[in-house]
Amino acid sequence: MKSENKPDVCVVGLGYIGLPTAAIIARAGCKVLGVDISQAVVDTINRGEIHIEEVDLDGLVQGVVARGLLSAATQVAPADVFVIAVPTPFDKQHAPDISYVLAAGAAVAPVLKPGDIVILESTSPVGTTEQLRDLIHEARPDLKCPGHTHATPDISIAYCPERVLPGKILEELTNNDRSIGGITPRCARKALAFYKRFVRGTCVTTDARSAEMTKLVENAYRDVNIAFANELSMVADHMGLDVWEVIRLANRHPRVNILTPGPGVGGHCIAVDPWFIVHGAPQQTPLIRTARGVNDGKIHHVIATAQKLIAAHPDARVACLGLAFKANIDDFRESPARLVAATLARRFGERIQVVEPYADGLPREFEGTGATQIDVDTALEECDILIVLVDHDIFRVVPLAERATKLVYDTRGIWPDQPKAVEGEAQQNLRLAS
Ligand code: SAJ
Repeated sequence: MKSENKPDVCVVGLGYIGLPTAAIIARAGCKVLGVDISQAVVDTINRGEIHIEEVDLDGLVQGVVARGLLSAATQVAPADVFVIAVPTPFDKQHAPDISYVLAAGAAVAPVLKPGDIVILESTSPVGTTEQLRDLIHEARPDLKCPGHTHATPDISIAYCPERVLPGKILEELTNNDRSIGGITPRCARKALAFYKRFVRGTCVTTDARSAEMTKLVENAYRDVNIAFANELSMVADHMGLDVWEVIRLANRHPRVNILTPGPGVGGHCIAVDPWFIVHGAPQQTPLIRTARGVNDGKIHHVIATAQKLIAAHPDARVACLGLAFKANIDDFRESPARLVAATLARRFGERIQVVEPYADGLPREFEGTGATQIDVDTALEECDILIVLVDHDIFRVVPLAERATKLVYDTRGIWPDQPKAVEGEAQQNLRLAS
């Protein structure tokens, strides 16, 4: 430990979670080494710059690098606390791949010393922290590992998932409550003392397996509830009802809170994490599995509906509003809006225009389709059909007068005042589609 009793920290993985986490720990006064396999990422951070987009992260990283509190390298070095924040993707069968977590553990093991704390933050299937512990135990038989000794262990190992919203990461890393799951209660206590240095939210201790499951459950809960809203929207299209009106009225019930339908579920958490539960308990998860199917199916429903609308108006120019996976962010990963717009562009070519104020150009899959990027003013002046795919504020505030004569397919429900005559016509087309 350093003189002020602040631990030196090594954060493995400098992505959307690892880099903001490293910066916040550094801001709390700890000396932090960020480790990433990418030399380009390491060089960028050592220049005080960042390689990802996140509100206020650039200024924070610049400051802590300038003060000598954060530096980056491609190799792990000795520290007092190790935080692992590497990706846990899944394969085509939806089986979780924890190889990056185990590789990070293998890199950390040789530099561990008695008193060190190892914390896994990556979203992980239940049992991963124990696997990490077993790997460290095998690599370092000289260290007494928690759960492998009756004596006081030399090191502590815990699981602590992040639960932050892209676009609000710095705020939520600091203020959200945290679940801290120790391999043993002592491990949880040690990890808790570390998080108390930079987390203002309540930190609740538990065991590692419960903490792993908690993270998966949070996102599966949201997926299932969004699936209910999306299923309702398809029922409403089929019956010629306005789903937004139905949800608005149903939500007046004191114990009903239906979420918002959309073109499907995007991002890298809610559409992924439920599969980790399904994979761990395939017989026990018909609801979670079905919800995934409903939300993925909604994307194809939107594509089919939009295609029928566009095909029915061969002279109309079409604007797809939005590519991001949700409102007011520039994150296009796993975005249903992007998939819908690209599919329409492949079929209808230059009739399709895309408005995305958060993108400097269209993604690769639009190349050669003939589709072009335009701004919202041009779309409102030149396009006859508007397909709302993302509820960016810049679209939400378009006044009725500027869209009253358009044919609108609003997958996000941002324009409840769209006039009945036009809505009726669009609705008719939508009905034809279902
Ligand atoms: N969506 C809807 N209807 C809704 C709400 C969301 O269609 O009513 C869609 C969004 O448009 C988007 C997707 O769902 O495509 C997910 O968006 P989100 O804002 O609900 O969640 P994420 O993926 O940005 O972040 C989630 C958060 N988890 C929960 O809210 C339970 C966040 O707290 C987690 O940290 C993050 O996943 C993660 O890392 O797991």
